[in-house]
Amino acid sequence: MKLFCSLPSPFARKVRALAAEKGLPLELVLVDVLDPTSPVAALNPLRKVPCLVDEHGEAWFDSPVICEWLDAMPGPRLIPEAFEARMRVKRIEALADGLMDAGVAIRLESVWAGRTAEQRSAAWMDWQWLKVEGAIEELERRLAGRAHFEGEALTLADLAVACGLEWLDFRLPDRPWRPRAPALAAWLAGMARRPSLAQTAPTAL
Ligand SMILES: N[C@@H](CCC(=O)N[C@@H](CS)C(=O)NCC(=O)O)C(=O)O
Repeated sequence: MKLFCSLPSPFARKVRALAAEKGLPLELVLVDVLDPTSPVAALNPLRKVPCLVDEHGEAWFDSPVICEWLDAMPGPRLIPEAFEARMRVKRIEALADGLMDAGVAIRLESVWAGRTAEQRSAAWMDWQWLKVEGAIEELERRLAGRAHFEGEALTLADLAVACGLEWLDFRLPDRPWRPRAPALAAWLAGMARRPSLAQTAPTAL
């Protein structure tokens, strides 16, 4: 299985961490999604990573779909099978993905080569940051001092949140989130030591 991805992408990291937890090998194909000639364009009309290409050559996106696809393969389940537990995990994943979407919007607003310095909007970035802050406050409240977001064992919810928060540290270090979520910060310090996360820590292109 080939995963088209970039090393900084928090969405791709979520997929890579889930695969690592399950012991599934993934062949990484590193791409620059902002390059109009990227091979991803032929696989995913949205031109986004991650994109998984299976052994039959079929392309799968986006990251929640890829995670479900991989979780159905052998190895420990990271998404519970029981309906309500499953929905609870997916809701936390959606919160983490929304945090990443808003963070990536801030990042692109500040670096995308298609905009001039005058066209970049600080107001737009602040609007996106409100979403990040809202997600962080909700995650702090939902974790409530526990070791895992849902149930007693590691799930995709934990991996998704860890990938989102560490991406904020990596790409938006001038927008600190820890003062608003001390319990989440302490939880992340422990979670980030898991091999699946330590091995996939974000690096530049
Ligand atoms: N909903 C998508 C979001 C993926 C996404 O936004 N990926 C970014 C990289 S972190 C991307 O490919 N951006 C390229 C673009 O927006 O043109 C998922 O969960 O996979």
